Amino acid sequence: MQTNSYTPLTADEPTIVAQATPEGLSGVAVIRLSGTDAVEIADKIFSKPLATIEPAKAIFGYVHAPNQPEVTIDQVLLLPFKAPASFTGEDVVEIHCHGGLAIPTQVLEACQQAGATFATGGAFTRRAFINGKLDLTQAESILDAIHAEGNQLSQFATQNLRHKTVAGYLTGLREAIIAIQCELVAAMDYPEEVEEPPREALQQRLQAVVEKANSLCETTAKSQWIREGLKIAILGQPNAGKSTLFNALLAQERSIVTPLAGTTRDTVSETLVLAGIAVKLVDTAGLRETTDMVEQLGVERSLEAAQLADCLLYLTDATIVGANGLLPEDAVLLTAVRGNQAEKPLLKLLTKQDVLKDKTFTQVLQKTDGWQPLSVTSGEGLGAVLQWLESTIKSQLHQAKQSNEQGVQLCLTNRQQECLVAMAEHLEKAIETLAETAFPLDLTTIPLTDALRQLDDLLGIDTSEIVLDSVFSQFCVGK
Ligand SMILES: Nc1nc2c(ncn2[C@@H]2O[C@H](COP(=O)(O)OP(=O)(O)OP(=O)(O)O)[C@@H](O)[C@H]2O)c(=O)[nH]1
Ligand SMILES: [Mg+2]
Repeated sequence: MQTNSYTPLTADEPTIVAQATPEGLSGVAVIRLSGTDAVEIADKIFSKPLATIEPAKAIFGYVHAPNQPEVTIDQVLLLPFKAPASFTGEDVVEIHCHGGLAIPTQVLEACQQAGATFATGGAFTRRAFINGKLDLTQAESILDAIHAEGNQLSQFATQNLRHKTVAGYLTGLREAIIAIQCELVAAMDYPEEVEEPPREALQQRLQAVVEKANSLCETTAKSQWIREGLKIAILGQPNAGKSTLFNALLAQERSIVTPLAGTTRDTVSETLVLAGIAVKLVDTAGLRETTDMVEQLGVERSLEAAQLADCLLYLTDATIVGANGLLPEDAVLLTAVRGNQAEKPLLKLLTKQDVLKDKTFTQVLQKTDGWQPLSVTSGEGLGAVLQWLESTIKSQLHQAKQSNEQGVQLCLTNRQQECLVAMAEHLEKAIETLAETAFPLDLTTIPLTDALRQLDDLLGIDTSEIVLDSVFSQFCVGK
């Protein structure tokens, strides 16, 4: 079904070719041909005639240089698809050859010599969009699914790919605006037959659309971490064991660890996947008053990382906790770290438990209510830290899903959000215009047309080439 107002591509378009799998060592590589001449081109380089092939059925054979059957390049499986039942909506031939660098390059060259044009980034998905196989939000979901580091984002992307959740929801808003536009135009064009719709009712209906768009943007902002990764900052005074914990969670020696206080001077971040979510773990410089300019800048960055983080791990060295409990510095630092975000999840850890004798440690724990013991050296308490992180991530995800409009906001990209914000602004202008009773009703149609233009850009309905270029340029060659 055609989901946009583009005319499907014609036979004049060149047949394109690219490697669909990443370059490098691999057992198998897939070379994809798409376009009217896909089968004809494949026929020139394949050992068996392809005139009577059955779609979606793999054929075993050999690829050779064009019209030189004696120059064998590789043993392959060839998988043909007949338009429109293919990813791009055109005739497609996939050549599954051996991986590595040499063989795929030779197969690509053979395809080019036989008449194919090398594809640019995103060319296949762009053709799928133009031919109505995907709407623009589904094309962007493919990009999300490819780039997703955590399986949660890829699940939302795949959900949109399958059920068109984004387009379905936004088409409802579009229809609401079009209905109002139609009523206005009818009243203007046939003043004798059609009564002017009451302005107040129109304002209310437009306001309802604005509120839906705003709430979608708000919830998208709240769940932005699913796209960007949940940020977890590790904070505390110098020498508390922050970098040691950072390295242990990553299972690699990423940060430098020494017995000297003030070893980490800058923030260091790495990504890992926890509970299906991409997590950006940030190691920070130890927090303390200092006259050293470099260290001061590091401390500023630590506090900034605390502000930007979605949750915090605060560490204190159990071996220097005083007889009366925590050091006063920690209370001050904890307040600085939390800022005005008291609801931000925080885990307080007493580190180096292994250094203290059991009895002393129990005494320390008694005086430090709400702190969890940890020794990275012995491994004690590390499992509990991971458990806390996983349950915190799950509860954040649960909250995001609860404020979810049918899964829609969880999939919105920055581009889609910008279109939605611009649409809401135009609708607000329309509401203001309606409020001015001295203005004729037809003035309202101008901002309504602008609002619809934004939604069309979002959904890829009759979208400008500039918008399409900016979306598809993010894809790699072969996709
Ligand atoms: N015994 C023991 N030593 C630890 C533990 N965790 C860290 N250490 C030691 O404590 C010292 C400081 O550790 P770091 O991880 O560098 O501390 P940090 O908080 O990153 O320090 P700065 O980067 O200076 O702020 C190192 O000598 C670590 O080996 C632990 O669980 N037990
Ligand atoms: Mg450190």
